[in-house]
Amino acid sequence: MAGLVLALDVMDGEKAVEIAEKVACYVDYIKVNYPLVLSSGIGIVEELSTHSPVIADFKIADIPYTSSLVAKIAFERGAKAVICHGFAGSDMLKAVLDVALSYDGEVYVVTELSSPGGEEYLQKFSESIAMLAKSIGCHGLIAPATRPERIKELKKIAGELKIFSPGVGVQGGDIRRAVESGADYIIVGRVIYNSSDPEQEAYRIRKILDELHER
Ligand code: BMP
Repeated sequence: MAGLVLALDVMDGEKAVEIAEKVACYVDYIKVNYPLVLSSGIGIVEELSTHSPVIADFKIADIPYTSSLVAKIAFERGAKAVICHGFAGSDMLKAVLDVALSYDGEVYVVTELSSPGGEEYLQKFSESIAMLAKSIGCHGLIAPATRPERIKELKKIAGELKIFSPGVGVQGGDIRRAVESGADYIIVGRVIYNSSDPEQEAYRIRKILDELHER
């Protein structure tokens, strides 16, 4: 059954914790990105980890040494996984994976961004990036819900790697199409955290995922 990742891109730590508490029974992971960490500090990773496993979406894309330091900080604070950009290459992915494995953590790799700009450069290499992530032993791929046909292609390469798909809702992607195309998890941000009732919204999405599974 496909899972749900909440992209908690709010810029207020208290609000983040409040939402995390409310939706904990409907989400599989909380994804933390720069807006939240830069506004409330890295301690938020630890705090949110008490509600749901945290994916540290730091889109790591630096030289291997610097990248491994960033990954270490995330795992030290209790993250279960980090997200890297695949375009930084095999040496960086290996360095981050080494750190992740020493914490029993996971590494997910961006193939092509879900935004229109993802087609300009990244798409030309996204299948090679997926092959690289797989050959190195990473655990997941980020593939765009805004282009379900790309999820299908990347799924063919992914094998055991989990596919996480952002871009449903505000960016125009559709939950059902993403899951039917091969997404193992959908990543949802604004639709949930900007809702007047985030708990109800997370429940609604979870129900859609359950129904898709029962079909
Ligand atoms: P929203 O549902 O509000 O559009 O949020 C999507 C989340 O997924 C954001 O945190 C964004 O940074 C992330 N994301 C994305 O939208 N597209 C990608 O290709 C990769 C991402 O990590």
